[in-house]
Amino acid sequence: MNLALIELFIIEMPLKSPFITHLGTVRDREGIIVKVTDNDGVSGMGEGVAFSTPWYTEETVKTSIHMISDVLIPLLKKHPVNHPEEAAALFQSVRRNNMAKAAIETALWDLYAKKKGQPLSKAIGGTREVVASGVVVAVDSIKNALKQIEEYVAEGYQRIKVKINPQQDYEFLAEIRKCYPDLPIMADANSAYTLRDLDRLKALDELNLMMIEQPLSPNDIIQHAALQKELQTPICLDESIVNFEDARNAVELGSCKVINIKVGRVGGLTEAKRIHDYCFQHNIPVWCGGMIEFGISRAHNIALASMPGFSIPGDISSSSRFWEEDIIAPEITVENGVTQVPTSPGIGFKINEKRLKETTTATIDFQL
Ligand code: OSB
Ligand code: MG
Repeated sequence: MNLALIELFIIEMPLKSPFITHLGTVRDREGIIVKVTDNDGVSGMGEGVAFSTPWYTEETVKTSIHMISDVLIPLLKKHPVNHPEEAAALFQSVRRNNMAKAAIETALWDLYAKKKGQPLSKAIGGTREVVASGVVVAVDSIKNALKQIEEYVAEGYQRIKVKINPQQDYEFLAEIRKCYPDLPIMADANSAYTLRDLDRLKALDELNLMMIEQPLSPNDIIQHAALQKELQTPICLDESIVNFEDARNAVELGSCKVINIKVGRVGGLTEAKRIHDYCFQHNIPVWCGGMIEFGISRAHNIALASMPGFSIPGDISSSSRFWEEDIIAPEITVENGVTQVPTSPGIGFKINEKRLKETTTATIDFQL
């Protein structure tokens, strides 16, 4: 791909309102914006989605910077690649660190699509012109939950995902269900339960939820299969699925009926596509998960969610869900419950240079 330069922009932005889960509260989001430029001066953009602390996965912003700077870029220097899939294959020689890998790999996909003059969605096999929008409510009071849901429903979101845990589940969801009898609602537990909570989880079957996301621990693949046998509500796995093999094992074992695919969690678009293709063949619906991302990563999510197997609205919300002002232009918007899939080359969004500059706390350049 004749790479000449890779630039990292470490950025930080406050969320409009705190994002609360039983694992902790996110108030400020750090992120890593990656810009790859080739010898012709064409650039591609990616985003590292690790958090400042390892609450969701083991990676952090600092471990990602280390991996990108000291391992992944040196690999690319030593073994120049001709296609983003070659970079994904090259990165297989490094264990895990999927968010660091995805930050670079997704930037290479944007560059690749731009060089071909194709929208990224087309370059990866997307077929949809619009993707269905869903949004997440991550608060610790029913009052705030109902207030947010009212706003989001008015904005047209097609489904609402609610964070739950053993201190905030049946009554909380029942109250929401009472106010919105027909709203597509799902619950995300972020591993807040064990099989000892079987009765609590079974009680949720009454509430007509679309699914319950990641009730048990990431490694509880067998326990999830046992739980799914007891629940009517479909289980969706998030944290448990960090690569293709995890997805195949979960489907073969019956650990879930739905999979949430996150580009960063699985190491890039190449692996995300593999999981999508397998699930599509096996009639397992998938949806695109969110990571409280800035616009670059959201743009990659939109491209991914345009693939045919993404039949359920994902965490694909507008830029304004989390940010006063995003780092892309135009911002991502939701109209009539959908987001348009861009038709211009690559990710289809420009950088809001002013906003990128004012949120950047450090930059690192690498000549290739
Ligand atoms: O578990 O899906 C999750 C955000 C950060 C880390 C983990 C998760 C989430 C979300 C999605 O729930 C929020 C979003 O829309 O970006
Ligand atoms: Mg989740």
